Amino acid sequence: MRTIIEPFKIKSVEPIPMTTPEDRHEILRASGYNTFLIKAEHVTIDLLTDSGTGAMSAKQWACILDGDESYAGARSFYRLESAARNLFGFKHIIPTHQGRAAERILFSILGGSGKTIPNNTHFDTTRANIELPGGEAVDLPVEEGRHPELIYDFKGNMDVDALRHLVVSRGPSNVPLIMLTVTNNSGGGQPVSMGNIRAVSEVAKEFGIPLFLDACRFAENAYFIKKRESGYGSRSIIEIVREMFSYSDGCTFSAKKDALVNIGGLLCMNDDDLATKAKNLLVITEGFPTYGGLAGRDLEAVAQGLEEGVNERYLEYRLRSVEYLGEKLLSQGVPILLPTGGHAVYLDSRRFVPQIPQEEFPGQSIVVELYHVGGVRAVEIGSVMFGKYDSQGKFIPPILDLVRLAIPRRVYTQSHIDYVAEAVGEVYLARERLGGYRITYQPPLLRHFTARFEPV
Ligand code: PM9
Repeated sequence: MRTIIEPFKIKSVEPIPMTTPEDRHEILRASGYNTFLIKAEHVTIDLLTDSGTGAMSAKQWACILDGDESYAGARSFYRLESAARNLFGFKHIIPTHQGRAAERILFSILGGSGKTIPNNTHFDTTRANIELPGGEAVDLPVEEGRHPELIYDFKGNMDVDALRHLVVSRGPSNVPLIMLTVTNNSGGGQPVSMGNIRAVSEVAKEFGIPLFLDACRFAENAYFIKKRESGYGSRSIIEIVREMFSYSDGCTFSAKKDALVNIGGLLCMNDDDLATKAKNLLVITEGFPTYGGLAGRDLEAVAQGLEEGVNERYLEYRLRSVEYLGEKLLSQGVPILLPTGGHAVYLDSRRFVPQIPQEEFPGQSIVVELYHVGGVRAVEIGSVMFGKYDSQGKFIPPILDLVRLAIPRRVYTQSHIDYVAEAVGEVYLARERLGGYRITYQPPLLRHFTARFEPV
C-alpha cells in the first residue's frame, strides 16, 4: 500500500522555536515543572493539546474576511446553523465561545446538588462544570477501556449494565442527563461504537432521561466506526455522523477539535423549553443567541470547518498520522495505550515508570523529562488531572494514568513526528533515572492548569 499523504500542501509557515537542554532545565524550574506554565515560544513541538491548535484552510481564512459582524441575525450565524444542523440534526443550534461554556450553561440548568451525571468518561472541564454547582460526575467506561495494553475496537464504550444500575440506584429523577464523549478523550481518545450509542440511548429512553453527546471529536469517532464496525464500511462519514447524533437529544461541542478552528463551541438540543433556558443564560455571559461569545468571522470559520472535518481523505490521513507515531513508539518498546486513539498517542505512565508511586505523579515526571530532552510539550492525563483524596486525605488514583501526545490537526509533518518519537525513545531509555514530584501549589478545581511542582 502507498504512503497515505497529507491531503493538503503548506501555504503559510511559522518558525519553530529551538532551545538547548540547559535553557529547558531553567525554564522547567521557573514554570514550577508544569508544562501549562511554559511560554509557547520555548516549545519546539507542542503536543499539549489538539484543541484550537489546528491549521485553518485557505477557505477558512477567506471566511474570516467574509464574516458578518452584525450584532443580531448575522448571515454567518445562519450559515453555521445550517452546517451544524445538516450534520447533527438538532432543532436548536446555540453558539458558545468554546465547549466548556456550553457545559456550564447546560449543567447550570440541569445539574446541581443531588444530581448525578454519568458519562463513559468525563473530561476535566465537564467534570468541573458538573461538580461546581454541587452535582456528581460518574465515569462508566467498559471493562476493556480500563486496561491500556488490551486491544479492543471500541474501548470508548460505556458500560450499559453499570449505567442501568446507576440510574436505578440513584433514581431516574436524580439523573437529569446521560452523556457520551465521542471519542473518549480521558479514556485514550478511544471511539464509541454505533451499537453502544444505540444501547445507551435505549436506556436513556426507557427512563425518560435525555442523552447528550460530548461531541468534540465526532468526525474521528465516525471514521473509526466506518473502519471497525460491521455494516458501516460502505456508509459515508456524513451518514454515520447523522446516525450517531440521531440517537441523542443534544450535544455540547468544542469546535476547537473536529471543526478545525482556533475558537468556538456549540450547545445543541431539540427540547424547546431547555433551549429557551439556555439562551436566557447565554445572553448573560456569552452574548446574543446569534453569536454566543464569538465574532461573526469565527462563526463562518466553524461552518466551513465542519464541512472540511468530515472529509474522508482528511480523516484517513488524520487517523493514520496518529497511528504512525504509535507504531514508532511501539517499535522502541515504549508502553502506550492500545490501540492508538483518534487525536493522540497516550503513554501508559504506570508501565513507563513503575518505580514512581501514583501519589508522586509518574505522568508528570515523564512530561517534564520529555520537555527537557526534546522541547516537546505533552500533557499529563492521570493522577494530577484526575487524582482525588478521600476524607482521610488518602490519595485515590484515577482508572488510567497517562501522558497524552495530542496531535494538532494539519500542523506537523512526518519529520516532526519522527523527532517526537526519538525524544520519547530517549526518555524511555533513561526511565530508571526518573523520580516523582510533589505539588507546592494547587487551585481548588482543574489543578493541572496552574499547579506548581517540585521534584521529590
Ligand atoms: N479538551 C483537550 O486538550 C482542551 C482543554 S485541556 C488542555 O483535550 C472534551 C472531551 C474535551 C474538551 C477539551 C472539552 C472542553 C470538552 N470535552 O476546551 O472548552 O476534550 O473548547 O472544550 C481539551 P473547550
